[in-house]
Amino acid sequence: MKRALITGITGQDGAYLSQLLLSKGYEVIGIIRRSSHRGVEDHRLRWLGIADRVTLIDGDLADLSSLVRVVKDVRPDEIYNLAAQSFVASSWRQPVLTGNITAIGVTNVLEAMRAEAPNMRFYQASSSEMFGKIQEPAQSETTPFYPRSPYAVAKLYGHWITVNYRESFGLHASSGILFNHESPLRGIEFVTRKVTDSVARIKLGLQQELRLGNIDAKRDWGHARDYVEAMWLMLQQDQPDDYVIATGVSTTVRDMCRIAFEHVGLEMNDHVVIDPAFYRPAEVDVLLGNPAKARAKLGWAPKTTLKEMIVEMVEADLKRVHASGLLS
Ligand code: NAP
Ligand code: F7E
Repeated sequence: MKRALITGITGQDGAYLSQLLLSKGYEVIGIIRRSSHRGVEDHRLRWLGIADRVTLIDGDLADLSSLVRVVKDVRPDEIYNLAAQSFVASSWRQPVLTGNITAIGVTNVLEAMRAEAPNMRFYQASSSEMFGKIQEPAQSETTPFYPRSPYAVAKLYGHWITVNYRESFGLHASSGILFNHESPLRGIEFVTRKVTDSVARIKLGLQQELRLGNIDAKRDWGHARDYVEAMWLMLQQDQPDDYVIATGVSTTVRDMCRIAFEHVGLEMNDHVVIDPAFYRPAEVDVLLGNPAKARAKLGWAPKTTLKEMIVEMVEADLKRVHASGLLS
């Protein structure tokens, strides 16, 4: 039985990746950081019905000693480094923490691996945000980077330190440059989930308006369930490498929002209010990925369209709001 160690197991991707690896017969162990709110951290794993099938061990990306201890104890075959301060907007408000976790945290994991088990395989969660102010209309593995936020700068460090450890020490370390991917398990602060949660509340009469920032921004959105498959495929290759994972379709926030409102028979213009509080100090206006390399070398392709995903998210939020007991 193969053993996988996942940092960020309590996040969106950690939950879907755990589900995938369990279905493939892996033993799954995740790192969980200490919190005073015991019992709620694993809500995504519980939502997928797999909380009792994974093992959680405490550790923190900022604490090298904890990572060394976990890697030594667990001795995984594969390490997936998904942990990060992942919300772009917060990265301007907490730039030092973002650098410590999202950038230096990657070196901590790599150092733990290099010291304890250099033959393990390593996956780094890199991001399309690294392309930022885009240098080519469709971004591939060879497109130059131009980060536009402290988050993107930190991810760029994480990406290059992964490449550097591969080239310096011969580690099987791969970097997935993933474009935006969403699901019913997406954090509520990200725009798709903010929209689908609000659409559910508006439909059920609990809310009237939805306040958004720049709805002209364009993103290449896919489903997290599809994207974790690409992570796993990267670690099954003989040679480590870097891959863009995307759908190749870019859509405005406005159109994504319209899909969500139309699904419940509402008109978005009756409810959406533009609020400059949600504008960013520097915006990434448009992203569009070119996943040709992943298709050719990994045999990977996305399975879910944006519309299918948004409908799934709205339906899940309608159920959640009903279940919350807020309705009279
Ligand atoms: P997410 O839902 O925000 O999950 C982040 C995870 O990191 C959580 O489990 C969180 O734990 C953990 N974490 C944060 N700080 C930590 C620390 N100091 N020590 C240990 N764990 C820590 O993110 P996601 O959407 O699943 O994304 C997974 C990874 O892919 C992230 O690195 C993200 O930056 C990257 N990425 C995401 C996308 C996307 O569109 N989703 C695209 C490209 C790249 P808590 O539960 O305790 O907060
Ligand atoms: O914003 C605009 C916002 O926060 C998308 C992370 O997973 O993907 C994610 O980063 C767009 C931006 O995601 C609101 O200005 C408008 O242009 O959902 P988001 P993100 O910043 O693209 C990348 C690939 C990652 O790696 C990150 O970890 O939507 N937008 N109005 C808004 N965004 C938010 N959050 N809230 C609004 O009200």
